[in-house]
Amino acid sequence: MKIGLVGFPGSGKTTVFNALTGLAAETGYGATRGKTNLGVVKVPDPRVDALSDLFDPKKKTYAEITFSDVAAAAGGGGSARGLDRTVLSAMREVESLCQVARAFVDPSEGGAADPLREVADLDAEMILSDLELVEKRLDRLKKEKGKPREIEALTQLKAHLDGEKPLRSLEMSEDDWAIFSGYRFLTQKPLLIVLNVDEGKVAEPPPAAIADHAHARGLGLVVLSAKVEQDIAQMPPADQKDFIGALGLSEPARDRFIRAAFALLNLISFLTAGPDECRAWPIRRGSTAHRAAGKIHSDIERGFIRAEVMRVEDLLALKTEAKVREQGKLRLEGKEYIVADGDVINFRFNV
Ligand SMILES: Nc1nc2c(ncn2[C@@H]2O[C@H](COP(=O)(O)OP(=O)(O)O)[C@@H](O)[C@H]2O)c(=O)[nH]1
Ligand SMILES: [Mg+2]
Repeated sequence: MKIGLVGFPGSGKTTVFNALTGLAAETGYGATRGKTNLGVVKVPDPRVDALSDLFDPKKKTYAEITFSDVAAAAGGGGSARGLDRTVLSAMREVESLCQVARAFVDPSEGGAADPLREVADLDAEMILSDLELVEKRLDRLKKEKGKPREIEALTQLKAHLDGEKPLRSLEMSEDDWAIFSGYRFLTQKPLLIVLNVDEGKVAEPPPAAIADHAHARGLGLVVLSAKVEQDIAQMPPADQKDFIGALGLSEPARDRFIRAAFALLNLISFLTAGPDECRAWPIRRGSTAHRAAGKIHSDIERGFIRAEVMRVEDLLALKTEAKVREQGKLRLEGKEYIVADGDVINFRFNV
């Protein structure tokens, strides 16, 4: 599960990266040019905490997401608009994208911010890049006079992109999309916008123009101040709460942001709980119990007998699995059961 931080130089990508990971990668123009920062982030999950309070396990494990912060290659020019090839190909590698847009005042960038323009510019660049890919492939296939089905589908993609719309919003059959599974189109990837605002504006709602754009394009939107979040991440935990309260927030934006990113990836978590480990396991929404078993170990998938499923609320309220069972709230499910977020699962399997 990998999310790429993208955006124009000086928008605050590396600062966001530091806030998320608690690392201290170098910020500022050109500081990290050509270098990619990679960091693993734990997804905050109060259910794992509550289960751990109950079981006092040896180990407590959260779901994880990897963030990458890709800087433009050397010689790309300080605050030049436009994405170079390194950045574009790095963007194709990740599953989801998160654009940081500058909404804070930065004197060295001429002061005023225009986040809507940054968002629209990147949107246009990604559409253009996908269009280039489609046209190249289309030309080749037409010359070779092969694969009429692919030509037809590509023509559909081209018309959509020519209309300046992201592929995310194109309705096409699963079978047709399957033709393009190797293409890694940028405008097909889920995209989360981070509006990086001034310190004093973290508790304000986003401007309507940005909210409307995000809604129309099917994007996620989170408002935060990367600088504030970076400061919080570096503070002793005891001081964090007062500081966050003084800003008018109830939790660090970091937690909100990570949860939004997790949801954007269409992930849910099932849980396992016991004296050895309490753990959240990320899995795609709609996955079967059989698939979930394979997440833990291929042996459990292979020897799958059944899944014993409880709701986390029930286990937390009744305290023990025996009580949950007694109250008839422990279900036995087969391979095809669709796992729900917050299911606590115990797999029975043959070795
Ligand atoms: N005032 C303010 N400055 C910020 C904020 N986020 C980033 N910056 C500053 O903007 C500059 C560029 O940030 P950086 O994270 O390096 O941007 P990148 O080029 O997108 O990686 C740095 O000097 C940061 O300290 C913010 O929320 N508020
Ligand atoms: Mg940077």
